[in-house]
Amino acid sequence: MSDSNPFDNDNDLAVQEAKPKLQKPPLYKVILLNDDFTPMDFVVEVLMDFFGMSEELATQVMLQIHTQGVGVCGTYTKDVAETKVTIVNEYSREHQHPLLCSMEVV
Ligand code: TYC
Repeated sequence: MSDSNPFDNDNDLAVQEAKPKLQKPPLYKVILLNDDFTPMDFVVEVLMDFFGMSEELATQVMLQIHTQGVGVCGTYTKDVAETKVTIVNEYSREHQHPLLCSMEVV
């Protein structure tokens, strides 16, 4: 075999092992969808209580969802995003609102 083959290690060639590469965990956007029935105040409350927004930012995001159809509440690891989606959807149903929360990989 020729000396240029890195697997031909029988003549004292140093072979560097590949370092295992750790992948960063994927992130997920938690999103709220617009609908015609959920009161604006309720959406603002959800954005403040479950996503830590100020009233001013929550109002801006709610209006963006109202006009554009969808908006991002935050970006989280999979477990955290799934928990937020479940909690928000349960909370909305408890209050008889059709507000829909979902997630998408970034
Ligand atoms: N479109 C709703 C209304 O006019 C308000 C609304 C905003 C609903 C954002 C859902 O994610 C939403 N009452």
